Amino acid sequence: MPDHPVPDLEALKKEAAVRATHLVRSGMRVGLGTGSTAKYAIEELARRIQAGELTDITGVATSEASDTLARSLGLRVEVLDPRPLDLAIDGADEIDPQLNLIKGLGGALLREKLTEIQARQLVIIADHTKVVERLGQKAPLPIEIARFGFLSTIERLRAQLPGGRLRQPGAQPYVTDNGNYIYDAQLPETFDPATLERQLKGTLGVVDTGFFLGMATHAFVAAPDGVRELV
Ligand code: ABF
Repeated sequence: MPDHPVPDLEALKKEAAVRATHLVRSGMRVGLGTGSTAKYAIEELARRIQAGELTDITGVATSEASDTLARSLGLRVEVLDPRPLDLAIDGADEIDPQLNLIKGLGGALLREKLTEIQARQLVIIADHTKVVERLGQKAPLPIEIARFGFLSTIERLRAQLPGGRLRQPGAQPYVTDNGNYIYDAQLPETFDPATLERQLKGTLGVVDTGFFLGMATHAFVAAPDGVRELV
């Protein structure tokens, strides 16, 4: 038996989220991420606003789910416009040592990328299981594709990345908030993420990919022995 109880993953995710909210200052416009870790950040922001620790915060949500959650907790939420965001806080599926990311297992990759590209700081929050030496080690690469002609798009993708499958949790394919489908691609053992990203973005029918390269400015990664800040 360990001397101290080992915190469960939910407790770790919450710890990372709480740390990230310490970067938020009154008056900021904040990108609100999606997923179970980002949910803790939205809840903590709402708690701090409620407690009077933060004032005049505007959120910009990266999914319908986060929009609904944030509004239900009393946050002011605005749609994305061309103004920069001071900060965005979001989860990830994989984080490499250079803070390159795979995102999109939560299905919100396009709105996340559209929002987070405008953030002066993108702060990633995660538990330690998300840290990898190289992208693709654990997670597939989610690729958002247009519904129209999706079988043809999948053929084009399979020619570049054999394996992978249309995301289909039940009888019907998963539909994103933008009305698109997601193809979860298996990544090869070795590849250059920037080259592959360019190639995939140039594939007809591809809307965007879950590669977030050179976007994150910090990550708070929670492990049983504490929260590490990666920059
Ligand atoms: C979003 O939610 C993502 O881009 C990623 O796919 C997912 C991570 O979710 P969780 O925090 O639930 O593991 O941030």
